[in-house]
This record gives sequence, C-alpha cells and structure tokens, in this order.
Amino acid sequence: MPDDRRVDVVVVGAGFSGLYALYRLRELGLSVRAFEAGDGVGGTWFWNRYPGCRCDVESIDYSYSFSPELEQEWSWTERFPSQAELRRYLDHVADRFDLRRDIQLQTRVTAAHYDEAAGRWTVQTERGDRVSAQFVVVAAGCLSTRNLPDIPGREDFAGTMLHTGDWPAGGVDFAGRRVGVIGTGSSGVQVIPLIAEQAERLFVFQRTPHFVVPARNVPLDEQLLARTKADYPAHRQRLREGFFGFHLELNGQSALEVSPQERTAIYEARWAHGGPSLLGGFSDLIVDLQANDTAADFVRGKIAQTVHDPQVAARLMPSGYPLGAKRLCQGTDYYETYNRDNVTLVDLREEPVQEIVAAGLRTTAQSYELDALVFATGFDAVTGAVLAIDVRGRDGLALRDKWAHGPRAYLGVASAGFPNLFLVTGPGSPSVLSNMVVSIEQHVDWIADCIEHLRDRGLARVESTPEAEEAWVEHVGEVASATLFPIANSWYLGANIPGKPRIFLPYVGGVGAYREKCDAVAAGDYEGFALSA
Ligand code: FAD
Ligand code: N01
Repeated sequence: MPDDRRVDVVVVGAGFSGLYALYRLRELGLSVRAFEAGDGVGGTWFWNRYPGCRCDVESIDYSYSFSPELEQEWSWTERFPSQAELRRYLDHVADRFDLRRDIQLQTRVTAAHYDEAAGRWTVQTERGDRVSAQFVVVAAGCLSTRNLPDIPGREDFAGTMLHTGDWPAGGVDFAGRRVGVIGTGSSGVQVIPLIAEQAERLFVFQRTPHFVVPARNVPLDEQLLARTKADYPAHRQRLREGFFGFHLELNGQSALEVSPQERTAIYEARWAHGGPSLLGGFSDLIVDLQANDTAADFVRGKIAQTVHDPQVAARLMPSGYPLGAKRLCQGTDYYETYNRDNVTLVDLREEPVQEIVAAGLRTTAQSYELDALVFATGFDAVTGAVLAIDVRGRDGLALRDKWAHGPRAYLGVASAGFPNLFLVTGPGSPSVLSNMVVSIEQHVDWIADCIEHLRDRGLARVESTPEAEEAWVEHVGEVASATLFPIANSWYLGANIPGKPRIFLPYVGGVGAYREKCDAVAAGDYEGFALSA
C-alpha cells in the first residue's frame, strides 16, 4: 500500500472519544487517520440537534481535562451545556489542536480485518478507502446507532419523519402542525416540551413512563466558574476518584434509617437543587428496593401535584421498576407540559401501536392524524456501532459471532482474538453509567500508555487473554446483580432491541475503582494481556 494508506493507528469516530484519541496518539508521534461518518465533528453533539437537547452532567464536569490551557480559555455559559454549546466546544477543540487535517468526514468505516502474518489491520470504508494500520481504536460511540422501531407501515408515512439522533441541521418548524412523538426517555423528555410550545397539536405516544426530575438549568454562576478554573486540577482529581465521575453530594445514610419527615425534607432539597442530586439522597437507593420505593413514591407524589388531570397523572407515573434503573431523565417543564390544551398523552399500554399509515399512526383504539412523527426511540447502545462494522480478528474470527450471545471484553477495552484493537468505553467499562468524558479520557490515556509501553519494549502486539476476559465479564455481571439495575427492562441490558442478548452492559463498580483496576493491570506489565513482538 502507498505510504498515505499505511498509518500506525486508525480511529473510528470523531466525537469526544475520537478527537481525544487522535490528539493523544499523535502526541506520541504516531501517524493517525480518523474516519467519521458525519459531515462534522462532535459525535453525539453533532447529531442530536433536536430542540431542548442538552447534557445532564454539569458543564464544569462534562469537559476535557487534558489541557490546562483549554480549561482556562473556555468559559461555559450554563450549568448544563446545550447541544449547541457542546458542539461549539468540540469544534473549538478540533481547531485549537489542529485535529481536522487527520479526520476524514462523511466516511463510514465498514470493515476492519486483521492479517496475522503482517500483524496489521486493513480498514475499509463505504467510500472505498483501504487503509493498513497497526492499531485500531474504535471510538464509534455508545449511543450513536439509532433505534428506529420496525412498526408496520413506517415507510408509508406521508409527513415528516424524524429521529432525535439524526435531527436536520436547519431545524424543523412545527408551527401549525400536528406532531406525534414516540418515546419518553431522556430525548423525548427534552424535546416534548419544546415541540408542545410550537405545534398546533402534540400527541405523545408513551410505552413506559420514565422517572423525570427537574434539571433546573441556569446561567453558570461566574464566581463558581472562576473558582473552578482556579481549582481545576483538584476538581478533576475528585471526579476521577469518585463513583460517577461527576460531582454528586452523596448522603451516606440509608433511606430507611431516618424518619419519613426527614426523608421528605432531604428529597425536597434535592428536588429543588435539580439535576441528578436526588440519586445521591441516600446511600442505598440503587441497591435496596424498599429504600428506592421511598424515592419513587416521592417523584410520583410530585407528578400528582403537578399534573392537573388525575388520569393523565396516573398514566405518567412510573411503576414496576426502580427509580434510576432506567436512566433517570432530567426535564424542564416536562410534567407541566401535560397541562397544556394542545398536548395529549397516549398510553400505548392501553392502546398499543398497530401501524403507521400515510396520514398518521393507528393504535388498537383509534387513528391519530399527523403531519410529523418524531422517533425519540433511542439507540442500539454500547455494542451497536462496533457490531455494525465487519470486524474480523485472528483466524477470520468475526466479532459479531464472538459476541452473538453477548459482548465479551476485558475491562471493556479489548477482546480476545482481536489483537491491537481497542474499544473506547466498550461493554464492561463504566461508560454510560458515568460522566462519559471522564471515562473517555481514562480509556484513551490507558490505550495510549499501552501502545507506548509496547513501543518502548520493542513489542508489536497486545491481546487480552480469554481467561482474563472471562473473569472480568463475570465480575461485571456480579457487581450489576448486587444492584437494582438489572430489574428494569432498560437499554443498559439491551432490552430495547429485539433479539439483542440480555447482558448488563456497563460496569457499575464506579469510575474510581475501575481506574484503580486498569492502573494495576498496566503496572503489572499488562496483566491479563499477552504482549508479543
Ligand atoms: P459519539 O459522540 O457517539 O461519537 C461517535 C462518532 O463515531 C459519531 O460521530 C459517529 O458518527 C461515528 N461513527 C460511528 N460508527 C462509525 C463508523 N463505522 N465509521 C465512521 N464513523 C462512525 N453522556 C454523559 O456523560 N452525560 C450526558 O449528559 C450525556 N447526554 C447525552 C445526550 C444525548 C442526546 C446522547 C445521545 C448521549 C448523551 N451522553 C451523555 C452520552 C454521550 O454519547 C457521551 O457523553 C459522549 O458524547 C460520547 O462520545 P464518543 O465520542 O464516545 O461517541
Ligand atoms: O432513548 P431511550 P433516549 N414503541 O432508549 C420508547 C442519553 N441521553 O434517546 O421504555 C413505542 O432511553 C421507549 O419505551 P420503553 C441517555 O443516556 C441523555 O431517550 O422501551 N415506544 C422509551 O420511552 C439516555 O438514556 C440525555 O417502553 C418505543 C423511548 O422510546 C440515552 O441517551 C438526553 C418503541 C426510548 O428511550 C437514550 O435516551 C438524551 C416502540 N417500538 C439522551 N421503541 C441527557 O443527558 C422504543 N420506545 C439529558
């Protein structure tokens, strides 16, 4: 292959992960080529341009820590950054560190095949590129493969059909239109109030009510920003060593050891503070069902107080699964939206969807005429993007076959049989149960250190051993089963995708403990990995 088709590393994706991987690996003196399917950088914050899209981790936590200069020169404007601000930030990062020259946009990677004799990967794209690389870093995103449910008649719809995860760059004007939204997870909860303000009529098609807490986004307090800037190194260190990777005031008490009055006072204070703080209200909320019920009851009480029509309120009340076991949604005026005259909640448990027709959507009870239909139906999470690529390792082993009964990866970063292939925030790492920027930086740093270690020792190949992988997969399952997470039919378990194996995907042991484990593995000469020349 000509020289420009031979690189040290191919990076797949140019979101938070891919951008940092490109920066970090180039700093090591490696030649790197990144491929990005979209026509801009930013990943999640490039694609999810729906009204109301914003992060639910605070901006001073949800940002890169690798460059003190970047930390000082960038000033966040809101407590929870909007999609637009995050996109500006990532565009700035790409420019500031001159990353664009090594990123090929509008280019989807379709295959990566390992040639054992050459010790190299051949990466192919849908545009016909073929690049040879010693290492491949899959930074393709945990929430980047859209889930568009296979509802009969979907192709017949005559109006505008949208998915929140692929929103038109120019926006959509809903004024005077009858709009349907399917899905009431985090994306639906954000988009519904804003569409309701614009549309003539809005029908929300809800299958499972989610727990929604108020975000209480506000302009970022300038003094807080100044204090954080002065203290960034210590601030970041606390996040890295903590559990979630973002600042959350944790109350060490059990919800069951305090009086009902004290408990309510704690929940009220956290509800008023907004964001994820309710989850830190007591130490046992995600491990003890009785404790969890107290928080769930509190939120159900808030729904009853907020929503005027008791029948609508009842339909909005989650039950049958613990609070937090499906991702806790943060909203702004979410429950209030159901008090509007132009909004109708359709409960799909009472009247399941039958089909989509040219004029709208039909349930078993009635037809809804629609000009636009929004799918806020989520993603094939964590494994969707990597398995969309035809990855073949040693002896032609296909990753899709290896993972047919569930993903198997050591530390969520590598899989046996696939030498020199790294996953950023892969299955079995804290990923989606953490502040992902903290997890991304940790993974990319670990991968870069590993490659540097190989080079320093004149080695060429790293591969996880099947034994270490099995032990880690077992540990991930054990830790999850000590919590309430597996009780809910959530995308954390793959339950949202028909036929997807049910495996709890993220590691629930916390980012601090996970980092310690990764550091110990590296310090032990990459224990659990086979390194070779
Ligand atoms: P992404 O940002 O998903 O980037 C992956 C990129 O890879 C995409 O641009 C995609 O086009 C590209 N790609 C995929 N496959 C290929 C291929 N085969 N070839 C070429 N390119 C490919 N996390 C939090 O921690 N806190 C939050 O509050 C939060 N809010 C979120 C809100 C939304 C709406 C969504 C969808 C996710 C949110 N997340 C949040 C998770 C978020 O995805 C991560 O925080 C982070 O942005 C992930 O960065 P990434 O680079 O790993 O993946
Ligand atoms: O997707 P989801 P999302 N018929 O899978 C429903 C991150 N995020 O895009 O629960 C009818 O959570 C489905 O119903 P059910 C965050 O990590 C973060 O909202 O399966 N309904 C559900 O209501 C989040 O968790 C932020 O019964 C169908 C909804 O669609 C993740 O991304 C903002 C259906 C999907 O909810 C995904 O969130 C946005 C069908 N056939 C996203 N199929 C913030 O940080 C699915 N549904 C603020």
